Amino acid sequence: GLEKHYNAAVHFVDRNVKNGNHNKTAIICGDEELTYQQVQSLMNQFGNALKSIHVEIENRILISTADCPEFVASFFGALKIGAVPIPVNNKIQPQDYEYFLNHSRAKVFVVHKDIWEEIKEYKSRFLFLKHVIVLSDETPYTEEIDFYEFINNRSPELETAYTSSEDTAFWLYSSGSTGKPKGVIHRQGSMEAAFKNYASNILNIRETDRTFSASKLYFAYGLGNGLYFPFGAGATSIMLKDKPTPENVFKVLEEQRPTIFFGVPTLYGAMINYVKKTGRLPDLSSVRVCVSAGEALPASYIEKWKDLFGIDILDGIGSTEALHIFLSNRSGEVQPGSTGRIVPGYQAKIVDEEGKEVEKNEIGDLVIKGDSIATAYWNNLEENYHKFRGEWMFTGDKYYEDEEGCFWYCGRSDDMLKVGGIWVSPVEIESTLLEHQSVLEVAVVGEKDQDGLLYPKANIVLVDSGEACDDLCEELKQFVKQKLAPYKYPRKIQFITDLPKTTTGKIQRFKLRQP
Ligand code: 3SK
Repeated sequence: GLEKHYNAAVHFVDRNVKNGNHNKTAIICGDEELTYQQVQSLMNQFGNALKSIHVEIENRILISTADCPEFVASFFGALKIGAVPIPVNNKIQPQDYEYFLNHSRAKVFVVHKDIWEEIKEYKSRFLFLKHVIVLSDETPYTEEIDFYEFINNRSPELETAYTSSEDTAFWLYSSGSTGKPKGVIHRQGSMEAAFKNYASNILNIRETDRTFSASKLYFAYGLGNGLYFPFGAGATSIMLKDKPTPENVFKVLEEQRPTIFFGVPTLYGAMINYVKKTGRLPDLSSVRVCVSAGEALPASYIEKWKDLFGIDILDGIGSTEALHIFLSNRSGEVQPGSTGRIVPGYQAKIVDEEGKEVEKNEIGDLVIKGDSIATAYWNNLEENYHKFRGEWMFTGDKYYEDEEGCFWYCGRSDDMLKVGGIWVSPVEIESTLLEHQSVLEVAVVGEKDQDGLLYPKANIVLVDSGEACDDLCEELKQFVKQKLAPYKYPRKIQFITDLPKTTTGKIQRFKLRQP
């Protein structure tokens, strides 16, 4: 028999209309503003349109658009009829689309015209795809189904599929440092769990909030920040279609006046640098809290941001598999350099190689459990065995927990370096180098000497690239030696112009390692 009837589109969209929030602004995106009533109509029309092309419960739908109202309508419209939306990055190569479409066996593809124009010549390779719905900014698109022609004249009322909270609701792709992206399967009930655990308990999100996420909706972090957090609270989401830069992010912050801002460490670093370079201090007085995830936030950024704007950045860590943040700092109790404490609703343990819990202050593997954790990876038995261990999920991150219950990040399990027989955390060396005024960004990796022994090497992006010289190299080595145990200092320093990063802002250390 079915569990209690539950559908996330009803919880996050319909409930707002029913509760008298129908005229409240749900989305602000450039010049467009949509109320919850308008979002509901668009979602229902899209769901009805999907039914008209015989999309059924559990059919998968790939979505690749910018952050915009049509993304929201496609995501919740699919969910409401029990189909499974799969948002993916909209800045990828034709072969990546081929992989996502074939791996997921999506029957429908909702895609922006600019992307479709680039990949349509490969259409015959998309083996399971039946319908392409094209979102065009200008005139209707005639080669495939135009998004607005698809939904126009459909009923704004839509019957909800008979789903339970355990039904598969949506997938997100998670790309690790190696191998192909993995399809992470999430349930109808997962977003409400992540909302309660993090958005409600930690951010204390309210109807009066206005959220702005620089991280995009196709990323698990952005999906919560920019969609189901504000919608769960009946708040307003401010969306940015373009790639975030310090200029356009500050513009939105000043013009749209959000109350909660979500970014990633590299963006905070670039924004701090923008203020330093231009000498202009943007007005962030509407913001009550800033959030960072995706990568450990250097303590120096927290301090500099607070000095500039007087606002705390709450650093946390989540994952695509956990859906959102499970360790976090709290407002008023920020411990710079630490990822904070466990978010209520989750449990965490630090374990050794045998899975036994280690002592306080001892480094080990972080494992967590909680209601928003994914069901599994799609068709990937080996990774499923490794990742999901009963109720516990292996995060792949090395941490230690101190006596106060604060967790300290030491690196990805596969990024840790054993130098002279002792484990060294690349993150600790990076945070120390970032305290030096000349260093903008840094990634530490292991490199082998002629004898095959591993030593830490720092790849550094300078605030002013003209400063690069041997003397600065020496100064930076001494700087680390004075602050950390001497064996941790980077034996080699290389100045580079950019760090390789994923589109979600994570540093790809593996690209900096020796082949
Ligand atoms: O990388 C993270 O820290 C993260 C946070 C929230 C949701 C998803 C991810 C990957």
